[in-house]
Amino acid sequence: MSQPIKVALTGAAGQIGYAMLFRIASGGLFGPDQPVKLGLLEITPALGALNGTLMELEDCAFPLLQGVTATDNAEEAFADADWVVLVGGLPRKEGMSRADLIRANGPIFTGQGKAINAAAPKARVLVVANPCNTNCLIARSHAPNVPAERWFAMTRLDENRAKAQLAQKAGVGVGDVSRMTIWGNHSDTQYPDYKNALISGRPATDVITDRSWLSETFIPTVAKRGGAVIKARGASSAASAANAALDCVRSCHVPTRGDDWHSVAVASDGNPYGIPGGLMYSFPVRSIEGEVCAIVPDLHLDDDARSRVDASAGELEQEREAVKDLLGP
Ligand code: NAX
Repeated sequence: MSQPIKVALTGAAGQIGYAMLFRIASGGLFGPDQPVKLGLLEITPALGALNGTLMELEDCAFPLLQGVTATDNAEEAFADADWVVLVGGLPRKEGMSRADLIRANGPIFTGQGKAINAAAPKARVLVVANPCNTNCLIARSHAPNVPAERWFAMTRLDENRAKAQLAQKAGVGVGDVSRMTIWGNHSDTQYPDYKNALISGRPATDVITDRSWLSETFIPTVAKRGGAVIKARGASSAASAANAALDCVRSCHVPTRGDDWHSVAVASDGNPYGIPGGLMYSFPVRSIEGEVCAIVPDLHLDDDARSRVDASAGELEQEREAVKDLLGP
């Protein structure tokens, strides 16, 4: 058997953490032949609940699970991790604006960025906790030992939601939808790009000819799906978010098959679409050998698409401005 892959996870006692852990430990992330280790981080008051989760992990007797560390010390949890998934944070409360959330969560990511820099400089890092693009930017800025191309923020849930909506409308299986790009921020300004997507290998716009559904129903349905789930369930997306985090790590870890791509926010420096540098911006990405995730170049963006892509970049620039005192050197 190969060497274990270590995944460190923050917010491990939260609802997304709970939905992720058992799948990682059972081989649902890296496959049935790959042993894993877990490093779990929680805040001190949640260690009791985390201990209950540890008991359950033990009771699953997963043969692939070769060790678990559970702690409130970030460096201990992250030590020598191959992947660090930052899920832990404060949830948005009633009456809290997006700006309030950014200010409330930002400081967590200065500390965790420093801890990754010290304890896991070879790790690849996925940020799920919201606002994930800007939290990732903050953490990255405090980790000079970890190259920019090893940082990711999650828009995979938006990609999966977009694929499901297109598949449903076209009356096909979700596996028939490919090349689905989410551009920009994991927020209402994201642009789910149906114009470059394929359904059964054909342009999605040839298969779904109802243009007003595409631009007036599809885009807001995807962008506001998180709110719709909260309204229906009384709690934010958890299993689907956990599933998307696993999909994202796997897609970054394993070379992309065929001519497909996936969406994830990566450092925008030197990107081929003229998005301002220094942001964590979601692009179409292909994973290639050697742990490289390359932005897919040359996609056509018409005027409408271009203005949406730029608007989301503008929002990310504003978020960066709002946290500039939290950014590292
Ligand atoms: P929960 O409130 O269930 O869990 C969060 C956990 O994080 C708690 O157990 C808490 O104790 C822990 N925590 C808080 N501060 C911490 C710190 N400094 N270090 C370590 N752990 C800490 O939230 P959950 O539903 O699991 O959501 C987690 C995050 O995912 C939230 O920020 C949420 O907004 C974000 N989401 C991101 C999505 C995305 O697509 N990028 C979608 C789903 C989700 O909304």
